Amino acid sequence: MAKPVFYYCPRTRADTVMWMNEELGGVCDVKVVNLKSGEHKQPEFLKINPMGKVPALVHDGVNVTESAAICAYLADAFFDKGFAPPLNDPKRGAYFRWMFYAPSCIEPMMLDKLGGVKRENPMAAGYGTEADVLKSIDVALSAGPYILGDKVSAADIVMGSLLNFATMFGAIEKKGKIADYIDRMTARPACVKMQEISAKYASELGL
Ligand SMILES: N[C@@H](CCC(=O)N[C@@H](CS)C(=O)NCC(=O)O)C(=O)O
Repeated sequence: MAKPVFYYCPRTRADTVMWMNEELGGVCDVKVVNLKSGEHKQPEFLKINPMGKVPALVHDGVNVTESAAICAYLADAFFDKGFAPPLNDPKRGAYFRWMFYAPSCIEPMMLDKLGGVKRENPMAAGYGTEADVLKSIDVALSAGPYILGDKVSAADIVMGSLLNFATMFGAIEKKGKIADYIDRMTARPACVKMQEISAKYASELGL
């Protein structure tokens, strides 16, 4: 199997995928996309991601975008590394549920909160209310120590990375179960390595 090519810029959501890549032992070829110089809006990159955003992945001629989708894709492509439950495992439900919950509910709630956006109608807002999101995160983390119980999975990389950002930016308070989970996840060697890589590229690019 050819190596996936991972289009990366430090200090962005691409760090989530870099973390996933490190968990898998560095399975991707990394191509740095310089957001500062606008490389991500050049025709060549727009063919890969018409959004002109990182992260993106190209593997066997297939383009994959969206951080959570890339993490899920890599976990399946390198299934032997144990970051996705097998097809017939009932844990697959919780795995996808929380993998998608992070970008479709936690992130919009976080961005609305940080941007001071008030949703008048929680029935129409996909995430409901901030309180609904916090209750759901509590449910997601209740199996512990990881989302699927004893075994870490790609859903934890997505959730751990987003919760870390959300608490760093003050959208979610870092306390209780959430604080324990973030500390457990960010202490993983792959996360520490990702932070080093991100810092190194950020300094090279002057970001
Ligand atoms: N939903 C996307 C969001 C990706 C995204 O917004 N990336 C930002 C960096 S964090 C980006 O590339 N921004 C550059 C731009 O929009 O010009 C994902 O999760 O991958």
